[in-house]
Amino acid sequence: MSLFDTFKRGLQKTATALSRSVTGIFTEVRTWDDETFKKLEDELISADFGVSATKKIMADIRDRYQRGLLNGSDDILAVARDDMVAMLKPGMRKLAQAPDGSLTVILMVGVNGSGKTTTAGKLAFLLTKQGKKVTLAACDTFRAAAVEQLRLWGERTNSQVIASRHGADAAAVAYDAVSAATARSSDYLIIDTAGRQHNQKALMDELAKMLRIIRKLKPDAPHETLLTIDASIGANAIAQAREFAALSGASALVLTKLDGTGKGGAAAAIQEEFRLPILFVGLGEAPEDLQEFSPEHYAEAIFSGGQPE
Ligand SMILES: Nc1nc2c(ncn2[C@@H]2O[C@H](COP(=O)(O)OP(=O)(O)OP(=O)(O)O)[C@@H](O)[C@H]2O)c(=O)[nH]1
Ligand SMILES: [Mg+2]
Repeated sequence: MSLFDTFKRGLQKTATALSRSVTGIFTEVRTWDDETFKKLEDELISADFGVSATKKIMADIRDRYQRGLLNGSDDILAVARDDMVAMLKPGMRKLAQAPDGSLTVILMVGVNGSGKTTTAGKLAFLLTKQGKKVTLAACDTFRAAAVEQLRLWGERTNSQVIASRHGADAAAVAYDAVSAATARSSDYLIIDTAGRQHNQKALMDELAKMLRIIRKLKPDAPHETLLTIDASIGANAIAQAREFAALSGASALVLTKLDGTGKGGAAAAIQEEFRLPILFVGLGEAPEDLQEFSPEHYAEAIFSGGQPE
């Protein structure tokens, strides 16, 4: 399956919903008035484009319509697609690397259930497929099943997993992991962390301690602090993630579960909200469903017309 096909399949629900409504609106009426535009605007909002992205796209569509440049729903989808790419592209960059080609340390952070552990595993899959050597660190010592979950990804990707017992000091595991990954000349160390603790303060203290200890061995680490955001969640959970981003010093985003609902339009809104680049997207549950984010593939997949039923 090509990279674009992965995006297309993952975003099928969103594409189908959008295409159906845009085609529906456009075939219902001959001339577009404020009410028609409002309907289209509502459709974009309900696909989670967010107010700001929706306004930009709508302004562009109105303008082109008035200039007589739009001849059908395909034209509207094309305008929206190009606007989406233009919004997302300036924020793009690649995964950071340790400057001297030494071990690159990636710290996974995010609210509970947002996809940290799964993304750590899938990222190990992506990187090992590129011939990189990966070590995984199981620093979620709070949740009993977390270590086992990461071990499975270790087996799947032939990556070493550094872990300790349930309830162990997460910072101590991180320290051991940096030592082990350096000793075996890994290219990447991916550190999974807890999304849950006794309370939020305990969680943030644990993260801060982990950073202090890691930097004793590697002063410039972590090179990337990836915040996972469940794209299928509502505004409340976004607020929670925003707080998390500030406290953890997140450097970039991973949008997970874009495949889950018909609300896959959230990328622009989330990028604008956090002012951080989206490096990867989760388009499904299989290992190969984590992909480097491509604004072009993303926008093309959302506005491609979806699947006829
Ligand atoms: N469909 C879909 N499911 C995903 C994706 N990413 C993660 N999931 C699922 O979301 C659930 C939670 O993922 P985890 O990786 O365990 O989340 P976490 O942030 O580590 O959770 P805690 O450790 O409890 O804080 C799992 O069932 C994953 O399979 C994705 O991109 N698409
Ligand atoms: Mg986890």
